[in-house]
Amino acid sequence: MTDRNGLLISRRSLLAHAVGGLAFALTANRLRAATAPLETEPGAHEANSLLTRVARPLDAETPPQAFTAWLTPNDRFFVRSHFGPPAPELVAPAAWRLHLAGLVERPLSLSLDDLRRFDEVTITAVLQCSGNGRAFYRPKTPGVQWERGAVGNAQWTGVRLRDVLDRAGVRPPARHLQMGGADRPAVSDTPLFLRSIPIEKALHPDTILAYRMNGEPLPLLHGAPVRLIAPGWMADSCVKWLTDLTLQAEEAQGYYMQTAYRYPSRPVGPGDAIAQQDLKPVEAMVVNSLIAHPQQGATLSRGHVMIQGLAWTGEGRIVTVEVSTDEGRTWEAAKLVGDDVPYAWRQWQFLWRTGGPGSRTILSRATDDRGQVQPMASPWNPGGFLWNGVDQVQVQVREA
Ligand SMILES: Nc1nc2c(c(=O)[nH]1)N[C@H]1C(S)=C(S)[C@@H](COP(=O)(O)O)O[C@H]1N2
Ligand SMILES: [Mo]
Repeated sequence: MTDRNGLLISRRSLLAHAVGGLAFALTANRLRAATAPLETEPGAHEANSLLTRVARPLDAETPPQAFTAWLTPNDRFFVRSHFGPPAPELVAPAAWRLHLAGLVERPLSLSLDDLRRFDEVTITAVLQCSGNGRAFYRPKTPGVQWERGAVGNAQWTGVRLRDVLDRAGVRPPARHLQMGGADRPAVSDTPLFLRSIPIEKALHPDTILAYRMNGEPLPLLHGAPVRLIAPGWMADSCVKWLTDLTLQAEEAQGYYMQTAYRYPSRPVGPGDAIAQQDLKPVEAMVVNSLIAHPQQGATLSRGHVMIQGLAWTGEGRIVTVEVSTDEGRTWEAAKLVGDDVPYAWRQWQFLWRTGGPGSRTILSRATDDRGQVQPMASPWNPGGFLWNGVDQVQVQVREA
């Protein structure tokens, strides 16, 4: 599924029309290539499956045609894990326990029934891999070559992490919550997937321990029986198959917190040495959008076409989405439609008069309430994280 058609937009048109003055984002080798498969009948194939990027352990993304829905169905929701799910018996609801220890007054060991006795809350939130869009960075960066589908929007039901932490009693000098899951690497000297979030995010009333996804028990691939959902933050903080919470003064040690999922706090180029103190953990999502219809490679009859898509951001709200059908020379406001729910994505529509036959590029660009605007291409970084360049699809308009 990596049929490449080369660059959709020439370097010249990008240099001429890009906004924001991000000089480092405009070099030709960082432009996004067209990577989605060509299909004249969008949705005709792979309608019910995920697009596999890595087979074992499974890393698979949502096919673009699934993004016409506000909620991403569980069986079409992207899957990512470093080691694959734990053996089902390790996370069977009857056997599972959540241990809470470290800087607390009262260490806890909770069964799933114990957990369900806290107040139940449901939050609709986007979950996105920090590597979503990594395939569009030039030069390429190592890691799963995600295109546009390592993101989804689901209803997460569970209990507030804060309520559980309050029951245990957080003691000073706790500053971070370390999280561990039941999944284990195949080779025992590989580090565990240990992550931490700052105490402020752990105590935020919207951060939840989720046991349902879109109304169903959390599927095994998505972290059964319980995972963390830190709404507005990238998915690498949302630990699956959660078994251990530890309050501590420092960030989690080890590869997955101290080396992986870090992002430079100032612009860097390929090959630059970056000091450890200039690498910050990836936390909130950045403003982003996606064109869900028409699909890349679609053939359309000339006339009116309703362009549809999604836009999302981290802890803020989407305020505008604009569409360009002239390679970024001019932009017009799309209409935001559907529910405006914190942490969820916003649907948008734009009625396009196609004009005469030929090849066309549709671009979408979102802006959030903190003034973040999608760049034409995101600043290169060694992990290939936080891609949020304007989305684009190329279509053919035919006479009738
Ligand atoms: N225990 C555990 N949790 C994990 C991971 C993992 O490897 N192990 N991967 C993280 C990453 S990098 C992502 S993108 C999300 C993916 O969640 P999903 O498979 O439900 O889409 O899970 C996160 N939680
Ligand atoms: Mo991820």
